[in-house]
Order: sequence, then structure tokens, then C-alpha cells
Amino acid sequence: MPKMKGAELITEYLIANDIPYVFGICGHGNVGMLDPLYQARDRIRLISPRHEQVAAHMADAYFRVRHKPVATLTSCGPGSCNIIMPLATALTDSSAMLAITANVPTSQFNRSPFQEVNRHFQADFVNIVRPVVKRSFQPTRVDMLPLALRQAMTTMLSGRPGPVNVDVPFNVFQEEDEVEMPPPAPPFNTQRSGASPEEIARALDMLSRARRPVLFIGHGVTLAEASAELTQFVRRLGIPVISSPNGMGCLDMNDPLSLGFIGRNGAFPANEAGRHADLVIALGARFDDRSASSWIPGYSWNFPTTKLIHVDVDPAELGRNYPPDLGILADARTFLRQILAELERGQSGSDTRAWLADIGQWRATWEKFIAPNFELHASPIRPERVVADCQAVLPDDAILACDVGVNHNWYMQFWRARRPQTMLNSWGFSGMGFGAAGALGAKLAAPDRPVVAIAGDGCFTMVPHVLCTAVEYDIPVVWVIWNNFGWVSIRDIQLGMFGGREHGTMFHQGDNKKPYNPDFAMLAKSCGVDAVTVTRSEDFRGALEHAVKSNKPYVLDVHVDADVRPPATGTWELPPTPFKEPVFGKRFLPDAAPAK
Ligand SMILES: Cc1ncc(C[n+]2csc(CCOP(=O)(O)OP(=O)(O)O)c2C)c(N)n1
Ligand SMILES: [Mg+2]
Repeated sequence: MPKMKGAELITEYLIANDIPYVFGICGHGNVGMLDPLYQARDRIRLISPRHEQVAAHMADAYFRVRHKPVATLTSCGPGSCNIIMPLATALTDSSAMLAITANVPTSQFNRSPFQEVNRHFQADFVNIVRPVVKRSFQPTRVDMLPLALRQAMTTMLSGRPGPVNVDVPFNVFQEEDEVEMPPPAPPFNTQRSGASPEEIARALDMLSRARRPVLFIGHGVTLAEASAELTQFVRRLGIPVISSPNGMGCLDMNDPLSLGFIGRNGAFPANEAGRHADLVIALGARFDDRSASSWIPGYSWNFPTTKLIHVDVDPAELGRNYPPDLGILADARTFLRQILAELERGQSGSDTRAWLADIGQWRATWEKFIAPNFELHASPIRPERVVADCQAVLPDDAILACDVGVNHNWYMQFWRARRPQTMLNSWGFSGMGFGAAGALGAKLAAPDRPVVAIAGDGCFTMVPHVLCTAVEYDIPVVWVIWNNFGWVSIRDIQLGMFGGREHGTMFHQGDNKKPYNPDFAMLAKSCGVDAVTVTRSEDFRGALEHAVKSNKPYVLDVHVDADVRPPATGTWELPPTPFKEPVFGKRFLPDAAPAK
């Protein structure tokens, strides 16, 4: 057996698993990893951003675009604590990364050496990170590494993907042992679960009886790479599709069967279809509060009056919020292929023409309501206008890395993703900085396609050093800073719940509350990034076109009207505080649905 340092084994194992990048930041704890990475620099590239949070968001976004994992590398103590939030962001959205963290030397465990967390247990990063990863491993000798690495990689990519941690004490990077390189883990999506023949038969039977069927797709469909099968299935049976943000683009959102997103910030036809449906097939989607109008019947859904078939790879998601009439533990693509095979054998669905006609009317009502605002010119700019101009300028394969806030609500409501993996959203955790930082990882995953981050002024100022990384490594991302001079999503909640008072939710300078923000264009230029400030809607489209064409890191500081709010078409509640806002559309409660 070859004699190797632990850090060499880790490096070679990453390479053997086709991992092209390590995103990470040095520290005394992980310096031992830097030298093997230097030796292998032609086969694996170290990118070192200015904050660990950025490294982990980059890894997360890289996986979402490419469905291939990369690794992060952080040092002991504070450096690794900085990735807790992005790990939670990745975990809640089922995105994978191998988070290699460093720890203190095993010989110093429990002596409180520099940067050891040990109040309850020695070198206790494992318990810090535990809730935000699928699994954490802490090999304490080099001969433990082969098993830990193989299990970590396999866990990360199997079933429902997610981040996995390997916590490596300083000496384990450095020490040598005779170790065998473990076999690579099965690549993502090579092992898939499927439905039983009985489940497929029952699903088809329920479909054939349904008059108003709807498909609700989530990230599980994207992760399963089931876009082609999904499209074939819904076109064949004429079933409309509602999408959660991370499912967007699996069905081209210009397809007449695509209804968009559901819930408070969804599209009216989606909520109408959801609450009037007699059968919902949820595929890799999980009915979180934001896509279920906080589970209040009649806004988005009407379970249990509506029948539910729920298909997911994770048993914990089947029936978490709505007990399904038929729960199927299966990969979305396998399930669709199984259903399509039965349809080939002559099985049929039901006649959905009347249902699609109803939906057509809801769509027409909605479009009449929203259309005028997409055309309006104003300064500051109308939010719809920014979305519309992005849509007009960006090619279908461009990747939008969305950050968090009211700006994101507008994109959820109106963005039309044309292809899977082109709209990245921090959905489950809403980690601010995900879009602004993730865009760098997305661009490395798809170097030939435009990558545009949509980031609020608040989100951007959480990670402004992304500009340094873009320059240092020449990563040509365009940042559209949606500048409304505040944490406006939260301001709107505050205004709605607390008598119209604003406190701590806008950016002000001085006693007279003058709106404040840095001059983002100057900030960018000081980092060596081209930039322009856009205050009039007439100028945005051209500026974006220019930025995308320039193929350089670019910042557009876009001043957007903070006082235009996205229309609510469902609801969202934070019990027990009432939050009343006008809803476009009517709550619908079928007789049998339990009223709240
Ligand atoms: C790290 C983190 N901190 C706080 C929050 C709570 N939060 C959600 S949206 C938001 C404001 C976002 O402000 P901005 O980026 O300017 O977007 P806007 O709503 O103004 O469009 C805040 C503070 C969060 N989701 N993540
Ligand atoms: Mg803002």
C-alpha cells in the first residue's frame, strides 16, 4: 500500500471523484491541505474568496447548475463556523457540497488549544455543524480517512443530496500512513428509486378519474433531471403544472401548461388551479408554508378534499404537511418514466379540456391585471419593468442567481425560466448573500453562459467582497443590485403588522433620515469592476445588454421603487400576528373543506 499524507489522500480522492474545484479560505488549521493542492493544481483548482460564507454559497450554486459537487475548505474554529449559514441554505434546498473543515491536533484535544470548541466535547465542530449537514465525519487518524471519505461522498450524492462535513484534525492532514485509495462514490443520479407496479397502477387509476388534475413540481424534478419526461407526460395528458421556485424551468414556463409559482407571491392562475383541483400530483415538492399559503385551506390548496399523490425520494417529505392519498417513495424521473411506459401500453388519462379552458380564463384575468406595469417607464424604476427587461435581454440558457428579499418575490411571480437549472433560489432558508455569492460558483459551473445575480442592496452589502474574487479569478458575473435603500421585504411586513411604523428596516443617515447607501458603482470601480448606476427605466435594458456582452465582472446599481408591492395572490401568515393585505383573487373553500 502506498504511504501517503492524509492531505494527499484527500486531494487524490477529490480528483478521483471528478471534483474540479476547492473553494476555501486558509487558516493555520488547514495549511497542511494547501501544499497537496498546490502539487495537484493542474488537476484541481483552489479558489479562495474573501469570506467562507461565499465559498460555501459558491459550492452550493455550482452543484445546482451542474449537478456535480465541489468541495469547500475552511480552517478550525471561526473559519468553519462561517459556513454554518450557507450549509443550512444548501441542506434546506437539497444541494450537495463536501465541506472539509480543519480542527485542532488530536494530541491537544480537550486542552483548550487555540480555536478549539470543547465545553461539552473535544474538538466539537461536529456538534456545531450537525443540524445543517446530512452527516458529519471526524476521522482522527489517517487510516480512518479512506472509509470516511468514501462514506462522505456517497452520503452527499445518494437519495436526497445534501452537504456533508469531513472534519479533519491538523495532524491528520500531516501524518503519513499506508493507505489504499477508496473507490469513487457512485456519481449523482446513478442510483434511483422507483415506484412499485401497484403504485403506478393506482396513480394512473386516480389520474383517469380526475377532472381537474394539477402537477406540483419542486427541486426534486430538477435534481432528477426529469425535464424531458415531465414535458412529455404533461403534454400527453394535458395536465397543468405549478412549480416551486427550484423546479422552475423543468417545464418551459412559456408553455401554455405552465402556471408559474403558487402561494402569496405566486401567479393567480396557479393559486386558482391549486384550490380548484380535484387531484394534485406533487413531484419532488414539499408544500412549505410559502408555497401553501401557510397551509390555510382555500388560498392555494384544498386538501383533503383534493386528492393527493405525493412522490419524493425522501420519506420525511411524504405527508409532512398533507397526508397523501397515495405516497410514493421514488425518484421523479423514474416515476415519470414508469408512468409514461404504462401510457405507451394504452393506459389513458382523463379529458382535461374543460379544466384547461377554466385555467385559460384565470390566466387572461391575471395577464390583463399585470400587463400594463411591464411597460411603464419610471424613475425610480417599477419592479416589473426590471424583471421584464431581464427577460428581454437574457438568452434562455442564462443563469439567474437570485438573492433574498422583495426583489426575489418579483422574480418568483414573473420570471419565466425556459430551462432547468437556470434560476437559482435560496428557497428553504433564504440565506442573504446566496445569489450575490452563488453567482460566482454558477459561472464556474457554466463558463460559457451569462450569469446574472439579482441581489438586493441589503444582500449585496452582506458580501460586497465577491467583487474582489471576481477580479482575482476573472469570473465575469453581472450583479444587478436591486437598490431600494432598505431591507424592504421586512419593512413591508413591519408596516403591515405594526401600525405603519418603520424602525430598523430602511437605510438612513442622520436625524432627518436621509436615505443612505454606498455609491455601489464607485465601490465596484474601486475593486476593479466596471459599473454603472441606473436610475431611469429607459436605461436599464441597454445597460444590462452591455454588461452581459462585455463578458467582464460588472455591477449595475439599479434604483427600484421601494413603494410598489408585489400583488398577493395567496397568503402568508406568521401566527399569531395578523397581517392583512389585499389578495388578488378569492379564497375558495369547497363544501367539504374544513374552514379555519
Ligand atoms: C442572513 C440573513 N439575515 C437576515 C435575513 C432576514 N431578511 C430576509 S429579507 C431581508 C431584507 C433583504 O434586503 P435587500 O437585500 O435589500 O432586499 P429587498 O427586500 O430590499 O428587495 C432580511 C433582512 C435573512 N433572510 N438572511
Ligand atoms: Mg433592499
